[in-house]
Amino acid sequence: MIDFYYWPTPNGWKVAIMLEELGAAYKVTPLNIGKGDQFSPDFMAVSPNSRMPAIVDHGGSGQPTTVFESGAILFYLAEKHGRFVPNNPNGRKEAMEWLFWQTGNQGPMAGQLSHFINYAQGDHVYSETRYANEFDRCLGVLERRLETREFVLGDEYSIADMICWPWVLIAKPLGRSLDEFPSVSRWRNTIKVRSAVQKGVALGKEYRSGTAPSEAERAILFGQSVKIKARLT
Ligand SMILES: N[C@@H](CCC(=O)N[C@@H](CS)C(=O)NCC(=O)O)C(=O)O
Repeated sequence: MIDFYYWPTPNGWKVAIMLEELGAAYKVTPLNIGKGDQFSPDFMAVSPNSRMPAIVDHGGSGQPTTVFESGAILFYLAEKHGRFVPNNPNGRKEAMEWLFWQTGNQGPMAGQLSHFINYAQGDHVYSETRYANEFDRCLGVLERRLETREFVLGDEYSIADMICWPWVLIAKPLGRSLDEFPSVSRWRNTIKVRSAVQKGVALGKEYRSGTAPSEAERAILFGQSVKIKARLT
């Protein structure tokens, strides 16, 4: 059994999709990031960066295995099950490249774009433009890759697709269009119809309030600094 620390966001969906694709036995622990669950000592023992997704795998023979960071979780699960990752050295190297690319480029840029579009108060034209351009730049990187391949690694759907897809799913609500990225658009639609993907994206929809974050939630989500630790003592 896998404990899955989760909140329904694009970063959470990556792992929800993988668990559904594998048909793995898992139990969701909702991690309400607006209420500050990410700073509980129990969760930080699993995820020292105070971010979800994270998992604890009780399925091994020894101690439970903790894994944080979506790319590490996807790779851990792919290795364990021998699925959704190539079994040759060059294919594995390419899988790593795209996992690192997503968590170092597309993810942070999309996250900042979302912050300025959805949450920042006041006008932030420079920041919105900067992150919109970076979001589009990342779409361009994917477009060039997908022009000659069905999926990110080639013919086979893999963890490289699962990690890159969720932020592309929500390009439109982030104010970005896929019109200039026909291969990305084709790939987005191919993956969207997979039943495991639909289940992953639907997971925990009911946890979302649908309303804007309260002042208390804003302070927790957007007022973090090194002093956040003080909350724990
Ligand atoms: N690089 C991390 C990013 C994870 C991340 O940013 N998670 C967000 C939710 S989408 C979070 O836990 N936020 C809590 C907070 O900002 O305090 C990954 O890919 O796992």
